[in-house]
Amino acid sequence: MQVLDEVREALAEGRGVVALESTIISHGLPRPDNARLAREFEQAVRDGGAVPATVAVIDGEALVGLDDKALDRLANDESAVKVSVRELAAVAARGGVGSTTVAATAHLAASAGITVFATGGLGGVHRGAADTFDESADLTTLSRTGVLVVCAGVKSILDVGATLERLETLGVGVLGYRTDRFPGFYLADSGHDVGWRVESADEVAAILAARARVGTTDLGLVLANPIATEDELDHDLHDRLLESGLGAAERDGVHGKDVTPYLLDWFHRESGGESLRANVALVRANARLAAEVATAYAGLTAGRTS
Ligand code: PSU
Ligand code: MN
Repeated sequence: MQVLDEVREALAEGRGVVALESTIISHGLPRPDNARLAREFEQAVRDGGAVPATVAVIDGEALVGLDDKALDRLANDESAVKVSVRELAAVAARGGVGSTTVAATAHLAASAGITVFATGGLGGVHRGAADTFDESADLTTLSRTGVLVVCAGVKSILDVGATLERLETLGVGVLGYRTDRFPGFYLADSGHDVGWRVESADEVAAILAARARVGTTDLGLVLANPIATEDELDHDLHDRLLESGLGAAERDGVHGKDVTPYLLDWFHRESGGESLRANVALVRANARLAAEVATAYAGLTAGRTS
């Protein structure tokens, strides 16, 4: 694993660092805009006062923090594979190019000593999982990886209720940022409650710090940050796309790790760019909030050791 110099220095100096996933770059956002958007997400982290560390595998090397060249390669390489934790070793051995999911990013970030991580949406339990067993490894990875994932909840393409139940079973805490409702990615409210509402980045940092006192530093946490009301997808459009997308995926026999990218692409194409606009807005907001949390947490940690 290679940690970019800027990231290594920030960690050594106890400054805030935010990990960013890369599946969203290769499999979530259309080329050629994806490279520019990935840089915008990094800039949102900087605007929040922290150092960004986008995670990916390039030529078989797991990179925590991408320089310009690495980011361009990942964004432009159509052969980049979506890599979850179980695939990291295979891609590393073959010298391939891989974009990391939430699970793989969380794993590599934690290994590098990074606690705060931003993404768009968390993977979860797919509809019909009782028959297909299709549940994202994002969930089980968080049950053993001590990172905070800042996300806009999960997409309604998933079974949101089942996802929340599984997070409970797996010991993963869910915090709602200034909300009592679990967000639904394109929509601010998925229709489900969140148990723990937090009002500030400082409050989240205090929860991260308190993990050490109760021995839960190896468990993941989710900070659910709802999309801003003005950025939400139109509710009727959302419902139409959801129904047609799920139907199309079934007709095309899409399954396994291809389901999520297929549905993302369906939304982007069928909404004429509306869903993409919402997607970019929410990732930017999550990156910004993650930076504020990482900075507050770095301050607390420094305060304790000095
Ligand atoms: N949800 C989104 N956008 C995404 C993903 C999920 O709204 O880009 C990506 C993330 O990288 C997540 C992965 O970790 O899909 C989950 O895929 P799967 O369901 O195959 O585990
Ligand atoms: Mn799956």
